[in-house]
Amino acid sequence: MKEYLNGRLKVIQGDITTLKVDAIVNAANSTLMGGGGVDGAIHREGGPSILTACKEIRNHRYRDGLPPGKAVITDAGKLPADYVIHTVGPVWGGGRQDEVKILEAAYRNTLLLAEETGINTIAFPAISTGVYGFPKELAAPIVYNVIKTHLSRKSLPRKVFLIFLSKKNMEIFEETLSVKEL
Ligand code: AR6
Repeated sequence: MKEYLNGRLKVIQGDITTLKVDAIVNAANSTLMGGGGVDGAIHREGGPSILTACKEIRNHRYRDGLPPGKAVITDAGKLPADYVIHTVGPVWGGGRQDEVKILEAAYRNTLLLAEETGINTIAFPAISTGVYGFPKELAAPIVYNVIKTHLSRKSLPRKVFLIFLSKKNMEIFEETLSVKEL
């Protein structure tokens, strides 16, 4: 576990569905109807109220689905967290389809929504670096810089956690940042 940005950013290993923070972030897809990976785990452990809330959002605000880079908030059902913020990262297609900008927007808009909601503590999974195939070494400094910029301007969230399911992926993140000497 490493700390950055005067302790406001913490990198940890574990399962995001077990965290007792104000909000956890879901790496969803545009349908908001669930899926595999972290999305599947959140809906499975949180129970049906999260899907009901997602259906409401689809019926009223985002009839064509949640565009990549945007974020919405729901309750967290049976999870220990209070809220789930659902965002959609880019599908990696080689880097020339605005993948970097979309990944930045997903983190930035999630942090802004958390701030507006008054959230103190938030945990992110490694958005897009699973099924969506975004290179992990490329994602690390992008994610770090978006969080750094947000925290330098805003007092909320007070604390941000980046949680990695595997130790290996956590180490890739930490080692990539240390090489960059951020
Ligand atoms: N806690 C923390 N991290 C997790 C967990 C967990 N419980 N489960 C998986 N991860 P992915 P994506 C890590 O594929 O690339 C879904 O089907 C995982 O090891 O969940 O954004 C959606 O519905 C990886 O490092 O998300 C979309 O269709 C990271 O979370 C699509 O996958 C992200 O992997 C989104 O793909």
